[in-house]
This record gives sequence, C-alpha cells and structure tokens, in this order.
Amino acid sequence: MKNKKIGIFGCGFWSQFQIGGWLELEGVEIPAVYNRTLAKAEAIAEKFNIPKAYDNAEDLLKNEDIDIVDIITNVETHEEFTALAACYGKDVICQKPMADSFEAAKRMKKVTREAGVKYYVHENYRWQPQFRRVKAILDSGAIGKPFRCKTGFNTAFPVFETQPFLAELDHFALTDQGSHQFDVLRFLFGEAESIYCETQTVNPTIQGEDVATSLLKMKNGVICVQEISFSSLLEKEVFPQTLLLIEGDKGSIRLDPDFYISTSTSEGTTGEFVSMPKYPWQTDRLIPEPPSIIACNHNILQDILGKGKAETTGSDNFETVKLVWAAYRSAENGAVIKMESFDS
Ligand code: 89Y
Repeated sequence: MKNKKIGIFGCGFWSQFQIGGWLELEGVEIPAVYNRTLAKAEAIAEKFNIPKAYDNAEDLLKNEDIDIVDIITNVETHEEFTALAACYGKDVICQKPMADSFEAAKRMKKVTREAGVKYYVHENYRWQPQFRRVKAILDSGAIGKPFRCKTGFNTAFPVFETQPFLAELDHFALTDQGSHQFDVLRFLFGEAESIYCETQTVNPTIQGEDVATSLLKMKNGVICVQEISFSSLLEKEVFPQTLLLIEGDKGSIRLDPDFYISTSTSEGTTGEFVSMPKYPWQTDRLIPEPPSIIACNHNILQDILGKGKAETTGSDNFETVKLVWAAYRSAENGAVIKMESFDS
C-alpha cells in the first residue's frame, strides 16, 4: 500500500517529538514541513531528513502531494490552519488543545465536517502506558465498582523555559493541562455529568491561571477530584507525571511516582512498575510521552487507513474541550455546570 504523506505545520519545540513519533511508524512519510520562520523549518527538515521546508503553508499545500496535515503550531493558529487544510481537502490532525476558545473549537468541527475531511486531535495522555494499565486493572473488576478518583498534576517544573508562550495565554492551566487531565478521566470513566472548578494565579509573572482544582461527577457515578498546579514546589518533583488514586467498593488502585501501580484488595496489595520505552529523538524532559505519541499517531493512522477506529477524533475530543470551557464558566460564576446544558 502507498505511504500516507504528512505535511507538518509548525516546527517549534514540540514538533521534534511529533515528527520523531511519526517516523517510528510504517506506512507514513513526511515530504515537507512549514514554519513561519524558514530557518526553523529548515533546521527541523535537516534534523529529520525531510525533503522540503516552507515558510508559507498554502505553498506547501499547493506544491506537495500530501494526504494529511499535522498541525503543531501555537494554539491561537489552530483554527486558521485547520480551515486552510480542510479547504485543500486534506485530513487534519490538530495538536491539543484543539483551540484557544470554545467558539473556535466549534467552528473547527464545522469546517472539517463541511469539507468532508477526517479530523483528529493529537491528545496523547490517555495513551500513556501507565493509564492503559490502570484502565486494564479497572476493567478486570479487581477493585469492584469505582466510586472516587483523585488525579494530580502538581509541579514547579520551569515549563516556561521551553514553552514561553504558555506564560502569555489568558487561559493556561486548564487549556494546556486540563485538556489532558479531563481526557484521561473520560478515558477511565466515560462522560461527565457536571463539573465545578476553582482557578488561581499563584505565579505573578504569567497571564493566565496556573492552578485549577476541579470536581467532576461522572455519569457512571464516580466523583473525580482533579488537581493541576504549576506552582507547587514539592519534596519530589515528578513532572510530567500524573499521580492518581481510584477507590472502588472492593479495593483501590494507586499510581505513584515513577509509574509504580499498587492494587489493593482484601487479599492484600500487589505492586508493579510500568516500563517506559525510550527513543533516540526524546529529551530528558519527556518520560511517558514518547510511547503515547507513537500510540496516538498509530491509532489515528489506522483510522485513516480504514483499519481501526481512532479514539481521539475531533468529535470525541470536543467532549474534552467542552469540559475545559465548562470549568472556566464554573470558575467565573462559582457554579456547578451541568454538561447536558452546556452549549454544544
Ligand atoms: O504543554 C504541556 C503538555 O502538553 O504536557 C506538559 C506540558 O509541557 C506542560 O503542561
């Protein structure tokens, strides 16, 4: 079968990992990259042996025979590039978070649907190996019926050094990290019935909120307490890990630092480390992401090839996007937001 050809839009910090992830897979090739600064596009093209570099996205679409556009630009340009790729009839993969506003996310869904192209969001946290393992334990029934879950992404890691644009976002913690965290909760427990959220800005040098505490009631009855903080100096810095505790009526599952999972039942506790494969294109900053980037790309590719179903389609991810913006609404109004009455 012919390789699927992917055009990359955006050659910033994250593109090296996304491209590295693609090149681990069979059946794909990357003929060209675009970045508004040509030198950046050329540097990435050289690093990964990609034939062409552009500083004009439309020129890439006009000149190159590609099937898919993978958008890895800053969030405020996701809508513009999604519309452009859709207009050229290309399938679209957009890096999370889908958009910088709820309205933009709605338009992106519409423009891809009307153009008849496939639309996916690269949301990889749910593909991190430790979450897959936690889900398998949950589904095995080992801890019975889950009733509560606490997840925490609490860090003081200097994210702004490698991702300076995050400091300028009006909406930071919930769009950047809440997107991941809410998606993991949906992966584990299904859809949410309601959400309540409090946000704080602890770091005075940034524009948006850097702390968010959310309480979600899932439709299956599980209550989730979800914590995000970029201003938490803790005894052990575990960035970029998410820690978790799920309590069920017959036991519990705890995910501790370094991907150690303890499953406790009336029989006692069993423990296991989940191993993280490493790749030559990753840096020390990444631990669970590389295997999840590859798994997410693979899952999307199977869908494009008609060989499987993607988990993170645009419409599926829209449910995560809704939770993010419902959380902001809740934080603004001090109210519990019922998801069924939140605009779709
Ligand atoms: O941008 C973020 C992401 O997607 O994962 C971690 C991060 O770098 C900071 O939250």
